[in-house]
Amino acid sequence: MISSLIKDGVKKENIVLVSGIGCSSKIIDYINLNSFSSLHGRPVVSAEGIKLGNPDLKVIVCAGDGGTYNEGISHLIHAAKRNIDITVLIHNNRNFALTTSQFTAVSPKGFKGRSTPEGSVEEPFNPLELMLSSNASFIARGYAFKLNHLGRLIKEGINHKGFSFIDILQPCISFFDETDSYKERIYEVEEDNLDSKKQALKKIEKWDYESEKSKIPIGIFYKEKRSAYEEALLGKLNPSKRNRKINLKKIIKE
Ligand SMILES: Cc1ncc(C[n+]2csc(CCOP(=O)(O)OP(=O)(O)O)c2C)c(N)n1
Repeated sequence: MISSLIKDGVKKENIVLVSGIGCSSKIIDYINLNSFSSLHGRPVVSAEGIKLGNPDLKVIVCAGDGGTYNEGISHLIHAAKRNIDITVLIHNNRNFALTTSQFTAVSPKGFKGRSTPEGSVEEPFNPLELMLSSNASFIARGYAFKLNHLGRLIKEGINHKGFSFIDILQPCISFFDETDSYKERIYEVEEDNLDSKKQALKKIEKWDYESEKSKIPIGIFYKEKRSAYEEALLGKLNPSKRNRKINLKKIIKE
């Protein structure tokens, strides 16, 4: 997927991966690209800083559902609202896996993990619905075992001018292995009327992250053209190219 972006003319040095902390976030160690390892729950806001520092960059966040839908949820909402041109990939295994399994905002009610040995009493929320109401301009869901489909979603997300959000269902084989269940239930959604919020909501509501029986649509649910935050804020300015003539030694001495 990255090589296909490079083939299309994107410079490798202009792609940046930003991770949080978790199993998901190890990905930046496996891919030979510029990367930044941020704190748990903080990759979205770190990515926003990188994008504003150099708007020429393609900035891609790789993070877990725990870090992003729990600790970092406010950053996700505000990034979507302001439509900053970054891509957020959520490796959604529906638990805090690196810390050997606690329930997250998208674990089903009754989820048994270290923090809820008797089963969680909370119902999950639907992150796609949350993104729609937060005004995200690109909303999709992919599946880790449908690689060609997922590759297309990620590429479309990166090429989308504005905030792109892709929730990727990725079974956790140690603590929440939904592979067999997902295999039966996942289907590709019709990607029509993509600029209609009403239609998007209808499709998004087909699965609420709670039901273990209903079918699960994957694909692009919503896509809208809207001006991106960094364009509105910076115009043509690229802060990384400013000649700031900073004397670091003098500043440190002061
Ligand atoms: C502020 C903060 N809180 C908690 C932790 C401990 N911690 C490290 S990884 C992790 C779980 C990560 O879960 P998730 O974001 O879902 O990613 P996964 O490991 O499932 O890919 C937690 C709770 C931390 N490092 N920093």
